Amino acid sequence: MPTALITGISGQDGSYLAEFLLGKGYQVVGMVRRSSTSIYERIEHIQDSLTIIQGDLHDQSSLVSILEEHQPDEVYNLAAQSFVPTSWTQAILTGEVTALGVTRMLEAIRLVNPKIKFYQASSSEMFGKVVEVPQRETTPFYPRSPYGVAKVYGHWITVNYRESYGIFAASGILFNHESPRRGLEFVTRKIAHGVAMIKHGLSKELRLGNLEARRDWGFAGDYVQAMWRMLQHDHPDNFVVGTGETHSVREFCEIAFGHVGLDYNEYVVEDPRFYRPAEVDLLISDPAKAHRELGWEPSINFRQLVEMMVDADMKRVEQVKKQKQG
Ligand code: NAP
Ligand code: F7E
Repeated sequence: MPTALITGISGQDGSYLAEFLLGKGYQVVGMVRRSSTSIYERIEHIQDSLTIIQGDLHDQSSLVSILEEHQPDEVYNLAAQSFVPTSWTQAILTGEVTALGVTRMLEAIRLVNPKIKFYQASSSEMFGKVVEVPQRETTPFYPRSPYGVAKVYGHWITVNYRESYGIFAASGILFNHESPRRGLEFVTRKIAHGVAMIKHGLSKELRLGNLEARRDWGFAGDYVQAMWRMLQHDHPDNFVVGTGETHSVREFCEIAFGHVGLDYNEYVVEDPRFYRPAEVDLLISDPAKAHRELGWEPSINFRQLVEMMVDADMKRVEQVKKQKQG
């Protein structure tokens, strides 16, 4: 039975990847950072099947100890400060975790067992102010936030440890992927939850930032399968993973509100407070290499994704409303 270590197991992707690897017969070890509370809402349904251990990407010796004790065959490095706006207000922390944290894990692998396969969660935010449309593995990077800059570092240190030490280190350049488990501050979940609050009469409006930004949005459950495929490939490499389609925040609103019979124009307020110091206007992937070499394809299209997220939040908000009433 192979063993996988997932950093960031309490996050959106960590929860889907853990489910997927358990289904493949893996022993799954999940690293969480120490906190005064231990509510892991995204993984509580599988918690009994996981080994949860404490560690932090800030702390090199915790990573070494975890690798020595659990001897994983594969490490999926999903932990990061992943919210782009926070990367301007906490730029140094973002660099420490999202950039240097990758080196700390790679160093731990080099010291403990360089045969461990490593997956790095790289991001389409690295393309930023895009210099090529669509974006593929060879497109030059032009990051537009401290988060994007940190991810560029994480990507290149992964490539460098592959080339310097022969470590099986893969970099997945994943475009935006969403789900009902997405954090509430990200725009897709903010919209889905906002729609449910308005439809249930608990809110009157939804304040958003730039409605014209365009993203290549897919379903997180599909994307974690691409991560695993990268580590089963015959050599370590870089792969772009996305749907090859782009849609605006406005289109997301239109479908999400329309799904429950509402017109977004009556509820959405564009609020400059949510604008970013530097915006990424357009992202669209060319996932041909992942299709060709990994046999990976998305199973959920844009409309299905939006409707899945709205349906899930409609149920959640209804339950909360019922609990409050009775
Ligand atoms: P997420 O939901 O924000 O999860 C991030 C995880 O990192 C959480 O488990 C968090 O723990 C953990 N973490 C944060 N700081 C840490 C630290 N110092 N030490 C250890 N763990 C720490 O992110 P996600 O959407 O699942 O994304 C997973 C990874 O893919 C991230 O690296 C993200 O940057 C990258 N990525 C995401 C997307 C996307 O569209 N979702 C696209 C491309 C790349 P807590 O639960 O304690 O906060
Ligand atoms: O913003 C616009 C905003 O915060 C998407 C992370 O997982 O994907 C994610 O980063 C777009 C931006 O995601 C609001 O300006 C408008 O153009 O949902 P987001 P993101 O910044 O693309 C990448 C691939 C990652 O790697 C990251 O970790 O939506 N937008 N109005 C808004 N965004 C937010 N958050 N809130 C708004 O009110």
